[in-house]
Amino acid sequence: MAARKTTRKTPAKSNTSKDELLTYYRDMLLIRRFEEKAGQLYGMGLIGGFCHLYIGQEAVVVGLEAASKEGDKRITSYRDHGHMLACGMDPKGVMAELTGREGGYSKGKGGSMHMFSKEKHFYGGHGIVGAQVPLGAGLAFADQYSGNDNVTFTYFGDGAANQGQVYETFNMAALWKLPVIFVIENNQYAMGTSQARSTSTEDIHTRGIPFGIPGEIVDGMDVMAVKEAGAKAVAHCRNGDGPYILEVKTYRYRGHSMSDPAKYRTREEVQKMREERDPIERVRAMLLEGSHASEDDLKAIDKEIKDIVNESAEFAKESPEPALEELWTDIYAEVAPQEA
Ligand SMILES: Cc1ncc(C[n+]2csc(CCOP(=O)(O)OP(=O)(O)O)c2C)c(N)n1
Ligand SMILES: [Mg+2]
Repeated sequence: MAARKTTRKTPAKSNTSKDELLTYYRDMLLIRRFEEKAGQLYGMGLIGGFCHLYIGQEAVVVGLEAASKEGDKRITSYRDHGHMLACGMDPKGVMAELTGREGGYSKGKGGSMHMFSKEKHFYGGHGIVGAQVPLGAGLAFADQYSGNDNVTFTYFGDGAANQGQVYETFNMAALWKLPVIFVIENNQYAMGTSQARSTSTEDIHTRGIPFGIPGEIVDGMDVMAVKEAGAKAVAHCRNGDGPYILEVKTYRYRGHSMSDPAKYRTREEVQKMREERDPIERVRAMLLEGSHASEDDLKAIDKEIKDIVNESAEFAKESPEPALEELWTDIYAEVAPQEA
C-alpha cells in the first residue's frame, strides 16, 4: 500500500456530547491528581527509585482509550501511571506498587516502571527506551494470529523514536500488516535533550513513509482531537490495513523524573503551555461554556477524584511491605506456554 504523507493537524470536533466531555474531564483529572499525589509521596520518602510523572500529557492516553474497545492492548515506557489509570487499573494497586507495598500490582516488587494487568490488557511499563516497541508489534501479531480484530496501542517518546529497533519493528509490522498503532508521544524532550537537538526531522511520523506506514500529527493537548485521530487509526488496523502512526504533540509540565535540574528549558515556556494549552482546562471551559456543567458540578467531580486519590494513598501507606520470602517468587513462569 502506498504511504500517504499526511501532516495535517486533526481538528477537534465541537459536537462532542456532554457525557463524553464529563468522562474526559474525570479521567484526565484522575491522572493529574494521582500524579500530584505520587509527587508528594515521593517528596515524603514513601516512594523511592525512579518515578516519571505524566502531568500535562493526560489527553493523549484518555483520548486514545476512548477510541479503544474491550480486548485491545496497550504497552508503554516508564512514564506509565496515566496509561494504567486510563485503561481502568485500580488506583489503589498502582499507588501501592509505587510505594513498594504488598497490595501493589507487582506485590511491591516492581515499582513505578514495572506493572502489568492481564485483565486490562496492560503490558507494562518498560524502562529500556524503545524496548516496548517490538513487544507491541508482538502483541499485535498474537491478535492477528488468533484471528480477532483487536489492536495494540504501542506508546513511545520522541527520544525513543531515534532507536534502531523502532525501524526494524516498522518493517516487520508493515510487512505482516500487523494491527498496531504506534503512538509517538512527542513531548519535545528526551530527558534534558530537546527534539531540535537530537532529531533530524521536525515531524517524526513521516519516518513511517519508507515502510509504507501512514501517519499523522495530532494535537495532544486536545482530547477530542486525539479521540478522533485514534478512531481513524483503530479503524485502519481493525480493517486489516496494517500499522498506523499517530505523532501526538504534547508536553510534560514536570521534570523528566523526580531529580531533574530543568536547565534545558525556561520556566516561561512551561508556564505558557500550562496557561494556554492545558488539556483539562480546555474541557473544563467547554463544559462551562456549553452549560453542560456548573461550577458546583465540577467542584463535586473534583472532590470525588480527590477522594479516590486520597484513598489510594491511604491504602498504599497501610499495605505492608512484601515479606522477605517474596524475593524468591515470581522469577520464572511456573507453567510453560501451551503449544498451539
Ligand atoms: C536504551 C536506553 N538508553 C537510555 C536510557 C536513559 N533514558 C531514560 S528515559 C530517556 C529519554 C527518553 O525520552 P522520550 O523517548 O522522549 O520519552 P519521555 O521521557 O519524554 O516520555 C533516556 C535517554 C534508557 N533508559 N534506555
Ligand atoms: Mg519525550
